Amino acid sequence: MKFIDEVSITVASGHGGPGSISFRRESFYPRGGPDGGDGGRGGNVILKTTRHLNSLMDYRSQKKFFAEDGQAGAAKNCTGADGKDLILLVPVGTIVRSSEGEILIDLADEMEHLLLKGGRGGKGNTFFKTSVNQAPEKAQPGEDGSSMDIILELKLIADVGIIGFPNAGKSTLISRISAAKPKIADYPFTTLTPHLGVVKAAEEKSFLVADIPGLIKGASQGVGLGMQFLKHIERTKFFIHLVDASGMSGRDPFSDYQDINEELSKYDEANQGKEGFFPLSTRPQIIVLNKIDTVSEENLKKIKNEFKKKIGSEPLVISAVTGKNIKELVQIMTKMVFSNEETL
Ligand SMILES: Nc1nc2c(ncn2[C@@H]2O[C@H](COP(=O)(O)OP(=O)(O)OP(=O)(O)O)[C@@H](O)[C@H]2O)c(=O)[nH]1
Ligand SMILES: [Mg+2]
Repeated sequence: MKFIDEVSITVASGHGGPGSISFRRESFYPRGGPDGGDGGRGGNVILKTTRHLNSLMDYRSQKKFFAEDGQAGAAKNCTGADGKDLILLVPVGTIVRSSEGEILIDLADEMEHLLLKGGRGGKGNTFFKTSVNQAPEKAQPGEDGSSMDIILELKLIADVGIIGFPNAGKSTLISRISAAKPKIADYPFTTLTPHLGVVKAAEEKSFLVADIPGLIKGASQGVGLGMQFLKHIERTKFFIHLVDASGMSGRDPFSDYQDINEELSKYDEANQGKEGFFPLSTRPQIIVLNKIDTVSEENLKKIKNEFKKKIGSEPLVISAVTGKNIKELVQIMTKMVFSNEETL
């Protein structure tokens, strides 16, 4: 399935139905008064978020969306039916922009937003009856609806983002700590689209983790899958920076760590000043060395020491396959997710 995170569409609310011009015609009321009902309201355009979607796929082929028009009023003071609202379902985290790029609303939670109101229905001639005009021959047309070009942009909402080189074990980790079942394989770029996992932490607390496709050196120049998916971890509190300690990639763990950070800085440079952008290079990181089941004690010590010497702290060491230290990692994550909230 293709992952779509930006689409341009046109939406329109419904026109109001016209009011009716009608007079009572019944045997015992030879000069019956006006009885033209009002027109119905045009349908609204409403955006509604759902956690069941995590892509804007549904908007890939259809580009124009209309709410229903209100129906005309009728005799016997019958009000026309209101037009059905157009309810557009979008994933939580969808940002709605005008066609000029200005943010109209950020649908960052489960919510509904009234984007365009339908036109009011016209008044029927009953409404225009006065003491001096008992038989008004006029009714209102319905009010027009309105239309708008918008851009829907998805930036997933998660508490934690997992970053790292392809094949570092990001998907293995998320599958260990949540119910997410991403594809895992021994080659780079197994994960081609971001996905979310819910981590059920202690005391019925849970939080969301995002796994995104791997980054490589030069991603900012479009190497590999480039940086197109980084926006999906923009709205996280912190990152798990997963580093492959196995040495099987032929690269060095510490330079992997540096390379990814460099790409984050370049991403920030490229997006600086963009409305709604939150820089990534300053986001707190938990540095985690993975695949320690494949590394000798001695080698692991060496790698840890290098981190200690160069950045002043030792990484946490885990094995996403054997489960070593996974519990501890989840505890640290939980603490960071919820302590942040308490200090807000
Ligand atoms: N020995 C060992 N292998 C691991 C560990 N974690 C992951 N792997 C293996 O590493 C390979 C890559 O794992 P993935 O989870 O697909 O890696 P990824 O980071 O999601 O990779 P991309 O989706 O390509 O970015 C798989 O063969 C995993 O079984 C670990 O702790 N120890
Ligand atoms: Mg993966």
